[in-house]
Amino acid sequence: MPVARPESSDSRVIAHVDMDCFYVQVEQRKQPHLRGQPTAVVQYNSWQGGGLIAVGYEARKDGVKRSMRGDEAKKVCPQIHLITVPVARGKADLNIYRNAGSEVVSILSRKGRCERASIDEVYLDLTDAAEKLLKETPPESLESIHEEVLKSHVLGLNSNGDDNHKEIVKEWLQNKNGDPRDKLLACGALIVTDLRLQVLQETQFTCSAGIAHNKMLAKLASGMNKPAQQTVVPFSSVKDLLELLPIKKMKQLGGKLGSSLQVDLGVNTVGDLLKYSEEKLQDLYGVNTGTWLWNTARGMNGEEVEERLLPKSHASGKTFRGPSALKTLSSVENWLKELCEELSERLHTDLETNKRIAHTLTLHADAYKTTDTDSHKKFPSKSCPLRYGAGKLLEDAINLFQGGLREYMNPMGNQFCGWKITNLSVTASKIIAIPSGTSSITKYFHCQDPGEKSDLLSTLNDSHESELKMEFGGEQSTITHDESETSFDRIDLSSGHESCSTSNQNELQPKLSIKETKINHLSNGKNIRSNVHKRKPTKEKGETSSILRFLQTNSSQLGQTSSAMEGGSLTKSQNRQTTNTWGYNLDEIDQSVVDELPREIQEELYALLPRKKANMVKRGSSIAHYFSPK
Ligand code: TTP
Repeated sequence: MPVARPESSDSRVIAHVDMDCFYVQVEQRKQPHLRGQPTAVVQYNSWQGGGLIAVGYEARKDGVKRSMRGDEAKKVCPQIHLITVPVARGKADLNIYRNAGSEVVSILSRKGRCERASIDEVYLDLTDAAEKLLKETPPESLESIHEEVLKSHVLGLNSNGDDNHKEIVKEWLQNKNGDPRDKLLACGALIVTDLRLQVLQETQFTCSAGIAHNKMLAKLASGMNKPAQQTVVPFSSVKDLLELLPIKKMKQLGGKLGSSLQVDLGVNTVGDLLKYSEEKLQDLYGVNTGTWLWNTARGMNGEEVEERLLPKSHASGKTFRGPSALKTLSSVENWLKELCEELSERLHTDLETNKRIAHTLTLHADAYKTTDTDSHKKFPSKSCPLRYGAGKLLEDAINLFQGGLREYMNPMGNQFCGWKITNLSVTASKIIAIPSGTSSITKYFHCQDPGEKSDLLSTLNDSHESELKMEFGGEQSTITHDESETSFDRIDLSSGHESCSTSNQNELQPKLSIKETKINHLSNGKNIRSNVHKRKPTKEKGETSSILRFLQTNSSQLGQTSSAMEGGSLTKSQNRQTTNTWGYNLDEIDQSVVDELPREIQEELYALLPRKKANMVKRGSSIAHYFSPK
């Protein structure tokens, strides 16, 4: 569900950097003779030449598309080089691409806050760097400007294809009397060019970028001029940009919500949304989504760039097409073994290299029934607390699969036959950095709360993996599979979450009936809108949002909140406003109420909820040994 956030400032400088035909570039670096040649990367185990997952720009010129199979691509472009993705454990091994992505991230993160959004794309918050540049060496003071900057596309300048393009861009960059917000973007353009050149020099990869005042616009712009180019979105061009933009092209509107807007409201472009009031959109889609749509129509998006250089989850999966579909429990178990071993290796590398621990294991599967017509029923995704070690992962994954299968086949159905699995994956998520300097979890918590044990701590200590400080980024990673066989870690930027119980891994669920939030005062659309021109104070370094602090700082609202929450079954416990304690009964938290909370708070709650369920899982498999006191 999209979450509306106040636009913290319309003079932020945000860049979205997206690598060009990434896997192809990685392969071309390995085999330099392929540079300049039409090239595509295909998935192994080819049927009709394998499925294309990345297509180089030379091949695209000849009409090759990602939707094609290798054989078809060869017909369209006989000279094409088809490179097969590396294979390990009978499935695609994406490590070289992941590592190449990390190389790029380490360069791009030099100039500002950097959020790794997928295997080949990042967001950067360059506001501070741009402000500094503007103060110290504004563009108008520069004697010469790098050719690459002058090749930028600046929306609204109408200079594309013009012989004087570079002159026009130079004028815009150096316009002394320009809108101050544009001047910051001009500085952003200089910085991003510099970063892109560093990436090229140090990795040999080209990338494209969008530079705008928020993430949504930057992302939209980065794909507008590819490859190896950058596009700037000045404030004044936003209305025109969105007016004719097909609604489905907008991030988070590609799925059901976008379809509902088209079908139910006849909204075909983002501009069409402008005629709906915020209240109307809230009536139709709920408070949050309604406000988000209202903001989106105006190019407003307060989402922050999160400091995150590492992936948000690890997934290992495989697709089984046609005759290779799995139809016995033993074949599923064999594949789960491969997937869990791969996942386990990646988890250990992450633990050793980055000191991070994953908390949730999720099993996703796609299936169909061979006998029955109930074919639309989805195989339910299942999650549980994650235990380290390939054997334990496998044991849990098998249990999750069996639980999902029981539900899928109906409890009374035959679970041993009559089904086929076409896709299987295991995902480790809720990855949290071990607080630095923590040698003992218990010690850590004692340091946190030397006094009485809070409800929260009791709850945590009851669980076998209770002892970590919850701090992690917000998005859920999901796996996108090509129609053929591979696994692909892809960040789904919708702000979903995984739960400990059944969760169909669906995208947006438009709320067509009005669903009044139970805590309107926390996420009121009008408050969000009225904040538009205010710059959010920068967070102090090291400061983290905390559910505890949130509840404390909102203690004055507690009466109001708790009464508002009663309907949602949140109960106020004893008055502990003077200590760091949990004010609500964790067992009674209502999901719909959580959905309406600010994201930082949701994140902490989601980190806590699985731990609650951890009680149901066998003990004795604690990850605590990773924290053994020195
Ligand atoms: P994309 O960024 O979607 O595409 P791209 O980098 O190949 O090309 P473009 O220049 O148009 O951005 O995906 C990044 C990589 O992810 C891509 O090179 C291959 C891989 N990938 C898959 O494995 N499966 C998929 O379904 C998609 C879309 C991408």
